[in-house]
Amino acid sequence: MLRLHGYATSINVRKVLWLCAELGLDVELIDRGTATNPVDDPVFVRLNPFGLVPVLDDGGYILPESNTILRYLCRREQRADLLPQKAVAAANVERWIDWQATDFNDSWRYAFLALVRKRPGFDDPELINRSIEAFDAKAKIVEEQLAKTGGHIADKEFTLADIPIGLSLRRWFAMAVDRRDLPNVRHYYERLCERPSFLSFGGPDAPA
Ligand SMILES: N[C@@H](CCC(=O)N[C@@H](CS)C(=O)NCC(=O)O)C(=O)O
Repeated sequence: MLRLHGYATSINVRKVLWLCAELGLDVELIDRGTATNPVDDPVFVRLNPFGLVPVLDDGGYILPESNTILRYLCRREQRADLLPQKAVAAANVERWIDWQATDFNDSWRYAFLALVRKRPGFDDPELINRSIEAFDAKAKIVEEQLAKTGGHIADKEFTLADIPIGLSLRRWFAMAVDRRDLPNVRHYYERLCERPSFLSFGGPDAPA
């Protein structure tokens, strides 16, 4: 069985848990990144020098980096419907996966840590507002892309890219801020919530 080092409220861990559910793969969550089992434990750092979760253990093959794990599992399971093999079709999916990990995540980080996690030190009103504005601008890009595909983020049909983007949007909706209505984003999130696997890891009752 696959083993995943991490904790269930981490967005990057939930990416992998959601994909495993989509693929029908059993996965055991090994507690890491919590007060009991912190990531700076030397035993864990030997496993992953980056000192971050998630880390996948596939029968002794150790793999960190959530988005790399997503691609690995799709290829392992030969799910070209989620991650196509041909260069252009694959790139159309992967560009959204990479954009989420870099630009999209960067935009919401400060406001999310301040307003949802209430992390000490994240209390500068100007930085919170700037982060909300940046998140808003990025969500607008998602809104426009959804108008083009008429379905999901990379294509009309569900692909691997919907996993990171869907979980970021869970964060977007979890933030109790005055935001403009983006109907394509709203309908997209509702459509994702029709998937039982998403509901567990990114629905309104899931961790933000
Ligand atoms: N690029 C990494 C980022 C992983 C990351 O930032 N993980 C966070 C949890 S979401 C973490 O391990 N933080 C340290 C901690 O929780 O103690 C990935 O995508 O896997």
